[in-house]
Amino acid sequence: EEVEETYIMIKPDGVQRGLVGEIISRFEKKGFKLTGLKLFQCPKELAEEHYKDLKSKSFFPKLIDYITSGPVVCMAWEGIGVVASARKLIGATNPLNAEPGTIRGDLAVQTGRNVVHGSDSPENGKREIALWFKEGELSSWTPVQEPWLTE
Ligand code: DAT
Ligand code: MG
Repeated sequence: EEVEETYIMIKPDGVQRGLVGEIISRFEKKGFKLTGLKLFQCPKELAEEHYKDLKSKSFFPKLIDYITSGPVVCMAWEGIGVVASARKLIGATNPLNAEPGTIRGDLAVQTGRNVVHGSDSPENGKREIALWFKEGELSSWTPVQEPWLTE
């Protein structure tokens, strides 16, 4: 498995519902490394660029309204196999289909309020981190626990 980067975002409902600490702690406890973190009011243009592959969908305008409806928490996480692993921790797109134990399975009920985003490929992880963060906002660092997490 390769060291990868993924873009994780707590959506406005997660922030409003006071789930920021709960969600961050799941990635922290798993053993991934946080390399970027900010609270951010997303402009419409950025939301549209982030979700550009969904532009033709009927729900696109509602999705953009939702993502721009309040502050989000933007995060970059790094680790071995982090992209697919984060998607597993997050759970299925429709929270009613998400397994218990996943973030969406435990904390959400509707697709249109599914509390968190995670990149779906290493390429999109890089693309999305570059889209949401400026260079100086990201940190390269070595957690003291690293030798206890990886061989
Ligand atoms: P995911 O967020 O699990 O990667 P996606 O990339 O297919 O899912 O879609 C992005 C977001 O768009 C998703 O988190 C919620 C919204 N969405 C997707 N499908 C939808 C649908 N059928 N109705 C309403 N919103 C939808
Ligand atoms: Mg997606």
